[in-house]
Amino acid sequence: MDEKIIKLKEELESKLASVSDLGELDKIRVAYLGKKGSITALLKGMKGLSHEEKKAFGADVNKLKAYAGEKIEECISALKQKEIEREIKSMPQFDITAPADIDRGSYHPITLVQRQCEAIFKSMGFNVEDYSEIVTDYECFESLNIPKHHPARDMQDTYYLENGQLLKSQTSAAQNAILKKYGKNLIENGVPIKAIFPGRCFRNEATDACHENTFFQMEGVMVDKDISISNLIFFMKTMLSEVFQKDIKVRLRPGFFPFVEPGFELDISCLICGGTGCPSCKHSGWLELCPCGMIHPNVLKEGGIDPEKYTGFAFGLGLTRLAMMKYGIKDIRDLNSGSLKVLSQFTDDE
Ligand code: FA5
Repeated sequence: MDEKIIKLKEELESKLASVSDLGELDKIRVAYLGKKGSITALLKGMKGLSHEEKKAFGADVNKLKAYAGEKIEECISALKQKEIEREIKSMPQFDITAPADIDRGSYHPITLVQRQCEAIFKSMGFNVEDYSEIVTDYECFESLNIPKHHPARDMQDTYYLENGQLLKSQTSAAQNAILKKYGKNLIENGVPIKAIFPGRCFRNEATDACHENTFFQMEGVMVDKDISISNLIFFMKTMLSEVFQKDIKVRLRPGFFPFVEPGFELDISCLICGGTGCPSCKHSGWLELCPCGMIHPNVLKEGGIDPEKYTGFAFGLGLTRLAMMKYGIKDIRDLNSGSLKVLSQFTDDE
């Protein structure tokens, strides 16, 4: 190999060995491989050589050119890598395996009981449905056998929008839609309607230890041939014993709701005071928890179901009150307080 080529190669290698930044490296690249660079100059200087010499010399210069290009690329990668490492070192160091130094969130007690109830009813073959918080007068009242100006409307004042819609005062507002949604499968295929639909309800009423203007209910319906009050009582008993995991005192008394006949109030003995009376149970020892009853024939008819052939039950569980009883929360207002001190005490105990 020509002396000049060997010398240029050694010179380039020593420069690349000591280069420390990308700017300097680019200058070296231009100095060797640029239009006026030393390797390009070698090729240009071949004019005076014989054909044979040109062939051998030219091949060696091209080898050097390829070698120089390769070495410069390697150097670029190495310098870029060093740059990244330098940047990483200059950044604050974190130990990603160290325990987080933050307060962990917790589920709201109502979410906990809601999930538990959903799991219980799902295991008994019920579908879980979600429904809008803004509904029409038809959904909330008329489809439920409560025509306009019916005195039963006085029991549930709510908040009205300018367009005539309202914030639902009861999860029963979804009953008509659920009957229509599942009714076809019942009539055509004999599949019973079994659905629960938890949701937030609103009422324009004064608050106290057991009343809020915003609270949660969970509605349930079952419709099939020959559904009776015994079925209703079985599902209510199963749900309560699963939720509380202990014997609790329950009473069933007649209750009036225009959308059920007969209708019942299902109360539980207050678990805050043990039934002796306290503000949480309005000093009665009992807490109204889950009104229920056999769906009124007019409501079935309005949902497209023949009341001569089918019967069903419905219930409206007070989820917020259930959370109070399950977790021993004396004042319902704590649940909407947003106070982490109160709410973070509850954990999923499943
Ligand atoms: C109803 O809302 C009926 N829709 C329930 C129903 C469904 C009856 C299906 C028959 C068949 P009531 O207004 O009683 O009923 O409310 C039901 C439950 O919601 C009450 O027992 C109570 O646990 C809870 N609840 C009602 N109002 C409030 C309130 N202001 N604050 C907290 N919980 C309430």
